[in-house]
Amino acid sequence: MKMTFRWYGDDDKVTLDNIRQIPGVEGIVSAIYDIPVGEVWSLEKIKELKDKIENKGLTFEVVESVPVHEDIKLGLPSRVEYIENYKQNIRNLGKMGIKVICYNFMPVFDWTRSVLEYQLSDGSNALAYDKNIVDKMDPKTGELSLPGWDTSYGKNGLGEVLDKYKDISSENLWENLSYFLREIIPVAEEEGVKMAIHPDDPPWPIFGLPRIITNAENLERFLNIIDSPSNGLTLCSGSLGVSCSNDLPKMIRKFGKKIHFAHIRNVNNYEEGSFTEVAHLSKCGSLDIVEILKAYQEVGFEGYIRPDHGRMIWGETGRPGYGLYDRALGAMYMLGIWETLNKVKN
Ligand code: DNO
Repeated sequence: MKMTFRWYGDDDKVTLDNIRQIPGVEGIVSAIYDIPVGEVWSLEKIKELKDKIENKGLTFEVVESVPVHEDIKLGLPSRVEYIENYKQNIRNLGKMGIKVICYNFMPVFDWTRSVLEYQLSDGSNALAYDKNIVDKMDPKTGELSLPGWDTSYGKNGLGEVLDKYKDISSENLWENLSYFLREIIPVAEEEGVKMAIHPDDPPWPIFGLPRIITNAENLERFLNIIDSPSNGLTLCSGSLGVSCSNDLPKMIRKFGKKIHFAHIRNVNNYEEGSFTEVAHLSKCGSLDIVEILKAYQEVGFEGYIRPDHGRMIWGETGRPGYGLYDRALGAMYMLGIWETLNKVKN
């Protein structure tokens, strides 16, 4: 496996100099953040980012994410143009040495939480999701806006986008996803790029919007749409792991080589539907991280992996989930487990 670390570009408080000092981190996961969703990322822009990263001795082979325009998810006629742009992005990224592109197909909202600074018992804070709070929220009021969301539709546009989803069932979403895959996967194949869909976070419908990348059955359905080495998964332990019926080690063994990118984090699940994020260490949460990594080792995982969200510890403040310290601890923990598993195996 290749250990990577997410970096949000020059605006990120965490610097490439910080990241290169975390032992074992080889590569950066990043994206172009200042081009509106649906438009083409130029070769120049990608090259500029790549050079910046490589000048620090790190690799840039994974993009997270190339966002999918809502018109594609909605299956509107205008999707034709947005899909052409998406294909061009795949071509441009492929030419610049990108091997894996992470994306998701969640309507309107990316990862969702009710609290960004939930105080844990050790004084650190982390992202949390209280089902009772989220169920009562009305996203149209604008009371909730999370850093992972694309809000390019503007505050007034949100109602409009949500209205367009009124008639979109989960089956419609599957159809629109299939259409999208049939268009883009052949291009990814030509470029030698692996597309890796990210599961829905949390993996259940929110605000009345369908969510379909949620469990083993649906991941299998997704992979069966097109059987291609370029059609695969980002397996995110924290996203899928908040649903107690999702058995992560089993999924890893099942999907094996179709997993191109692994996101690892731990969560503490309360009653089904509410959770807090916690440190990566198994005993801090509901997921057994050693078992998860053991499953990756068993399937001969050679893809990219990254610590996912971390807590804010040691007084750090910054982008929720994406501070330096706790993610660095997570990376070291995983590398320690991996090294041990390899030694024991040999
Ligand atoms: C959360 C992330 C997600 C992820 C996208 C992938 O921190 O894991 O925002 O990047 O859903 O498209």
